[in-house]
Amino acid sequence: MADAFPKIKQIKYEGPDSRNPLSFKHYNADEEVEGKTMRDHMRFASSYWHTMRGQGMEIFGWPTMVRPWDDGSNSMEMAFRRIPVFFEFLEKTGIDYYCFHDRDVAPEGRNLRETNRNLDRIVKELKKIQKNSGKKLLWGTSCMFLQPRFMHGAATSPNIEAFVYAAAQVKKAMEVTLELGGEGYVFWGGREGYQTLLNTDMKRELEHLGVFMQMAVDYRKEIGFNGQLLIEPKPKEPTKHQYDSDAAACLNFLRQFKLLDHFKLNIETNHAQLAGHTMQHDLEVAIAAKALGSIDANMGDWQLGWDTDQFPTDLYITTHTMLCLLKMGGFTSGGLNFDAKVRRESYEPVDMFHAHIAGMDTFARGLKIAARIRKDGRLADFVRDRYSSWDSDLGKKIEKRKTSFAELEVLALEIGEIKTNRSGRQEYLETLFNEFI
Ligand code: XLS
Ligand code: NI
Ligand code: NI
Repeated sequence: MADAFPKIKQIKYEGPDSRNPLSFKHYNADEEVEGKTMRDHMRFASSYWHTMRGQGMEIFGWPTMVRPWDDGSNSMEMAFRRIPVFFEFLEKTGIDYYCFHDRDVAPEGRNLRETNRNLDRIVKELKKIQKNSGKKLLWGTSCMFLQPRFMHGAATSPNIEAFVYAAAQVKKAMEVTLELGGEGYVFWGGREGYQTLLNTDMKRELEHLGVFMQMAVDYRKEIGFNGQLLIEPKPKEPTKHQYDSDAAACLNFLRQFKLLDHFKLNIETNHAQLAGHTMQHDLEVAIAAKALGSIDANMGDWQLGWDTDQFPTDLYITTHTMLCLLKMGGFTSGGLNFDAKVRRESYEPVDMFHAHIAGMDTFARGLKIAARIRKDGRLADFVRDRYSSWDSDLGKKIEKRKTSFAELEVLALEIGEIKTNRSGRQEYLETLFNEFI
């Protein structure tokens, strides 16, 4: 184990009255909520790209986060040196899982062969340290958006050579994910979209994406990878429009290409917001299709139109998220991955701890609040009651598709003007919700 954070001890649960900023006030890993420990509800993960590779660089500014262990280079030596630092961090925060892109953990070589060799060497090291620490890989993915070769897309590039390269890259990334016992494999198509339709054959690009995903399904089977394949929706950034724009668009794509049985969705809070939805909306869409696989837990800034990837500190969002998860019966293979980064002004290593603690505590509160809302039952009762007219014989008949317009016309004439509408009580329900926050 490295000693990158010598002044920081194991973060412990100290309860809501503690004034120690480096403690959990609400996240108590072994405490049970609805018969399951918090640890098992949450399945928290830290993302290698933000936590280890994020340096606070943006268009207007150079890196602010000059880490004492990192010389900022993309060398193999640095790749090795970061690993124990990251695992020390996971150990001290009590986070059980992590996620990575192939290129976060190992640099590209002079050609694909060398790149794969680099990755293999690093994966060997990761496997060892996973074994010693008990930490696990939630999901792996491949980065097909940074390198200029993917400027026009990967699986949807007009250039067939980019498609070929992407296939080889995903093949390798799936292999190493299997090697590390990853519980899932994510596709986020950052460049699978367009900047202008003037130069784009959208139909053809989508068909190529369909073929690509089918090959991933086939390869998963071929190598005996039992992890869940996932698509992560996002509407825009870096491209103007991304094909996997939201949960509904992803589900439609999967249905169109007969892939629905093989994929689930990895829903990210900030992405749902960029799509003009709430997190709750995209979660409900995914759950209704039995396709919620995992969550990228973060939040955006409502005033900003891009992916700010902030740590989740909004209690309303985490409560809605946990309500959805509890309703679904919890994760099977997925988890809450902090696809989140500290602000570039929060440049000290200790801020990595503050940020993860904030996210974990906010989710722990969300879980407890959600459980209390469920136990109270008034909210669920209201919704159930709102649909009670459908619990009639007529309701059953319609839901079972055993009626027709003609039959309903007869009924409508009998009913006359409708006098049975009831209030939606939105303001009352919002106050009811607030009672628990
Ligand atoms: C970017 C995405 C990315 C995926 C993994 O916006 O959230 O980080 O989670 O490729
Ligand atoms: Ni993400
Ligand atoms: Ni994102």
